[in-house]
Amino acid sequence: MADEQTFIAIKPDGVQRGLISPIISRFEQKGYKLVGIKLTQPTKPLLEDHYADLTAKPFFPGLLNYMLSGPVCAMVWEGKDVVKTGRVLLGATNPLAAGPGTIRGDFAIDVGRNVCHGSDSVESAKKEIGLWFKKDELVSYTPTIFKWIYE
Ligand code: YYY
Ligand code: MG
Repeated sequence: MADEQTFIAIKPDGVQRGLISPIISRFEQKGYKLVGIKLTQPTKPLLEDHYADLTAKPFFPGLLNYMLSGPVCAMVWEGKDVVKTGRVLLGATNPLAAGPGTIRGDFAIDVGRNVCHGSDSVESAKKEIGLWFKKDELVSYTPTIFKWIYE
């Protein structure tokens, strides 16, 4: 579905390392449409909700501290199969296992500093977009180049 949406976040290390623009470029160059973006300092309750399925994991306290360590660039990207393809653009969770040409493969080494987040299903994308964005923070428009991207 061309109007599928996913939640992509540039984590605090990505923001600190000046990786906002190269990460945005990967999604723009692919042909996806940015419909929401903000720099935000996430709170503990928000992150506990966002990572609710991971609270029992041994790495959870470290993950929480990492995600609380600075502003995050929160985004919503839209386009055909963007949830699955967005994860492909990010690369494997462990950057050492992520292929070259992927964001984590090109820009990161440690799993606990893997620079970006992407929703893992359409269902979690809906949940995450609702957690991080208010409805009026998302825009609706048709890029004029779309006829050159979609057949
Ligand atoms: O969706 P994704 O971010 O690729 O991985 P998840 O399994 O959802 O884990 C979320 C987040 O937790 C991951 O991006 C880094 C961190 N993490 C970790 O620090 N150590 C692990 N062994 C696994 C995950
Ligand atoms: Mg995940």
